[in-house]
Amino acid sequence: MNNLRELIRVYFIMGSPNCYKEPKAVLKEAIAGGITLFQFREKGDGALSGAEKLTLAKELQVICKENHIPFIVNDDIELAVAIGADGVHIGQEDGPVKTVRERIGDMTLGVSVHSMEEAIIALQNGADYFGIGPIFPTKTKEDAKPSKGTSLIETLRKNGYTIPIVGIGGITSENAASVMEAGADGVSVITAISHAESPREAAKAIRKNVGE
Ligand code: 3NM
Repeated sequence: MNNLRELIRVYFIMGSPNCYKEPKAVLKEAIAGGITLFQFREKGDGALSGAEKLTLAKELQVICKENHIPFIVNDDIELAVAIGADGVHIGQEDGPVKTVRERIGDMTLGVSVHSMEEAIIALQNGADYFGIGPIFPTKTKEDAKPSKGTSLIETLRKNGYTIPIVGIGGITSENAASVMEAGADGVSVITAISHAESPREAAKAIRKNVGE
């Protein structure tokens, strides 16, 4: 993906368990509000699987395509390859970065990292960007680690790492600017947009506060 650094600026993540309203409607509103990239993450209580998950993925992908918004799939590499997604995002528990890179070819690959060691390994094995979190406390990911603020982002930048970085975990329009100031290129957000009364206004406020 060209200009990945700009594309991850307002990085919206969502699956059906994160939505009070219909996921397609939430995504359309978020796009209208100015998100720059979308990740399909169908996880948690009531998450769809099999054919239903595939159908929703394709529907959301069509909306992204119509609006020129990159479509990234969380964890499910086979789904990403099957539907021709723009990229995949994996955590540390999703197998070696190298194996995933080999499977997906030149699709964009995001990796969640929590330490300098994980960051170096991910970079050496083909990560295109890092997800770093949780920056602030979050209730959205049950197995999230304790929040650590922006220290790892700052350490990576101080040590000269220029890879695109997106912060995640408890990010809202109020605290988004502090994540950018620490050296991130963008903010990943679930509930601040998906649970908002107006996902459009929520996305717009975040976009404004990360610098348009
Ligand atoms: N990953 P919200 S935190 C999906 O730390 C995810 O890697 C995290 O949701 C990590 O924006 C998180 O609602 C949940 O806090 C983010």
